[in-house]
Amino acid sequence: MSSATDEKVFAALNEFFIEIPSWGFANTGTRFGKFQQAAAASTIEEKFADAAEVHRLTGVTPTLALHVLWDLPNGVSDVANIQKLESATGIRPGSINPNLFQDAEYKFGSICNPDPKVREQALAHLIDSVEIGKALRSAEVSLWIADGSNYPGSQSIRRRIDWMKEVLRATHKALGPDQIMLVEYKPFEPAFYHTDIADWGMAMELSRDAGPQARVLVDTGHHYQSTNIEQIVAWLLSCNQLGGFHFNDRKYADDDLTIGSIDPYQVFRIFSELLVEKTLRGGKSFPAFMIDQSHNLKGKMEAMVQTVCTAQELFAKAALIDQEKLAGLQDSCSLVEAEELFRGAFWTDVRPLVREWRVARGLSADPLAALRESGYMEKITAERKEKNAKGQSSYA
Ligand code: PSV
Ligand code: MN
Ligand code: MN
Repeated sequence: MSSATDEKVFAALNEFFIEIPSWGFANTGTRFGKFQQAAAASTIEEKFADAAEVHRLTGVTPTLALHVLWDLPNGVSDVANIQKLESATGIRPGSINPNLFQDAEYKFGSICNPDPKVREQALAHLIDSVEIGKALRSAEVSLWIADGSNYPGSQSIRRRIDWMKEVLRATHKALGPDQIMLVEYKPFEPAFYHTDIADWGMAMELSRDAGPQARVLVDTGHHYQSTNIEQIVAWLLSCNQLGGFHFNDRKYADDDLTIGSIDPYQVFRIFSELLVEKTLRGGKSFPAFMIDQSHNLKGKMEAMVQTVCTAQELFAKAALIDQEKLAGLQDSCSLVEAEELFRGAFWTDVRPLVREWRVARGLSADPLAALRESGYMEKITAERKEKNAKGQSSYA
C-alpha cells in the first residue's frame, strides 16, 4: 500500500467515532426469554463503566446512548447522576432515546393513539427527553415510534398521520439551538399490519414537516430483505435529511446482530456513499454513527469491542476507494473497471493498517485481545454475578 493511501485511510480513521448504546451492556433477550449473563450491567453506573472500558480499548467511542426509561427512570431528576458519571468516567451522554413503547397506556399507540390524553402524555415524555438532552449537552434526541396496528381497518392510518405530525412539530419547537431530532423508521415489529413510520419516505416527510432541526435516522436492520440501503442513504444525503445511523446486521428481520457479521459489503457500500459526500460534494461532517445492537448469546463487552473494531475496518476499506477515479470510470461507463476498483477496496485487508493507526495513537493494536487480557471481564463477572443470578436488570 502506498503511503499516500495510508495517509488517506489514517485521515479517515481520525474522523471516525461511533456511539455505543447503554442497552448493549444490559441483559436482554428475545420475546421467548431472557438469558442472564453474569457480567451484564444492570445499573447506569455499570453501563458507564463498561462504556469507559470500550472507549479505553478502542479510543473511538466517547459517547453512550441513553434510553430514558431504562437509564433515567425519574426523567430530568436523574440528570445530575448522569453528569456525575460523565465526570467520573469521561464518557459523554450521547443520543437521548425516549421510550414510548413499553408502558401499558401505549398499547394502542403513543403519539398516534386515538386517545388525546395518551398523545399528550407521549408529547410530555418527548419534551422531557428534549430537556434531558439540553441539560446533558447531548445533540441528538432519537425518536423511534413503535406505533402501528395489527389488523386492516382497525385504525385510521390517515388520522394517525395528522396526530403524529402535531406531536412531532410540538417536540421540534422545544428543541434547543444545538439539538437535532432524529426520526427513525421501521417496517414492522411490534406492529404487524401497519407501522406509523414504516420507511424513509414517511420519516423524511415527518422530519421536514416538523422543522429544520429534524433529520432521518437509518437503522440498518429496519428494512425489508434486499432493500438497497445505500441508495436510501444517497437520497437522504441529496435531500439534506440524513441525521444518523443505528448500525447492526441481520439475516431475517431486526435481528440486532454484530455489524458486518452477515453482509459486510453492505456496510462498506453505505460508508462509500458517505465518503462520496465528504470527498466529492463538500460534505462537512458525517451523520451520527451509532450502534444499536443487543447481544443475548455473545458476551456483551466482547461483542461491543468486536463491533467497534469491525465498523472501523469497514470504514477504512471504504476510505481506500479512489472516489475521483471511480467517478471518471462511472462517467465513461467503464463498468467492469469501476466495479473492480470498488470491489478491490472491499477485498483489501486493511487490518494491518488499522492496527498501525491504533498503535500510533497509543492504543492496543488488538482491542479484543487487550480486553481478554485486561481482567475486566473477570472483575465484572465477580462483582455482578450474584445480582444477575437474581434476574435483576434495567428492564425490571
Ligand atoms: C427498535 O427496534 C430500535 O431499533 C429503536 O432504535 C430502539 O430505540 C432500539 O431498538 C432499542 O430498543
Ligand atoms: Mn434502532
Ligand atoms: Mn431495531
